[in-house]
Amino acid sequence: MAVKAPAPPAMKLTDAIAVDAEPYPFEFTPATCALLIIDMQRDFLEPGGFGEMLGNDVSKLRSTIAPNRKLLGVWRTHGLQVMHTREGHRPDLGCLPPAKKARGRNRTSIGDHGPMGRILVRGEAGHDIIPELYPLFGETVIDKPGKGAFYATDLHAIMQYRGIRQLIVTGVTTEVCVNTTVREANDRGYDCLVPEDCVGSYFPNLHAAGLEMIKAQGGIFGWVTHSKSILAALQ
Ligand code: C5J
Repeated sequence: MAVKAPAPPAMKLTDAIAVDAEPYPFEFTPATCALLIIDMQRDFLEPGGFGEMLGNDVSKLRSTIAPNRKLLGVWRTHGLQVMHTREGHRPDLGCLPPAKKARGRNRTSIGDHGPMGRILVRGEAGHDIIPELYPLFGETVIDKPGKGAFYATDLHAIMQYRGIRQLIVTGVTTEVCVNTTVREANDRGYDCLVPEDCVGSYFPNLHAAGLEMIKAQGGIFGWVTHSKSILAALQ
């Protein structure tokens, strides 16, 4: 009679685990590491929003959805902390710097009406997170007026109160909001790991450069990996 192998011991969330990464393995403690998903909003990933208004082909970002969904699903299964961000502005546009409104000299700009409501305005359809990655009740959603998730938000305070010391940062776009957030986090003393397949850009060369800048010089801003390495470490 075949003897069933004993089940492996369940992962202890307070034990550090290592993920294969560049420039060297990323060690993290699941209980104090949050998954931070940046700006996976309809305004960036669907036609008719802010991304398209800037002249971008929004379909270029959609390859990030499946790996984010997989990682998010596993992260949730382990009961780990999840946070989402949304870039956007108050309906009265009080938090929109005039320079940001004017940038690009486009015919339509932030706050104007588009097919998904007012562009990059909180509460509008385009500002919402795509259905595939929709936050669950209890997951933190940070509304940010800028590119970095720490600027003019309570993200740092929330991380302090919850004892979060490390971040897995995913989302869009690699060289803009992901990079800015990783740099802000780094300056505040947090370690960031970026899975390259879970971040995306309208521009492949800037995506590559964005990742390169994070991991260069011994990980000057953080670490880069592939989501399959994180999933393997979470087995
Ligand atoms: C941009 C972002 N690209 N979420 N925002 O304007 O990266």
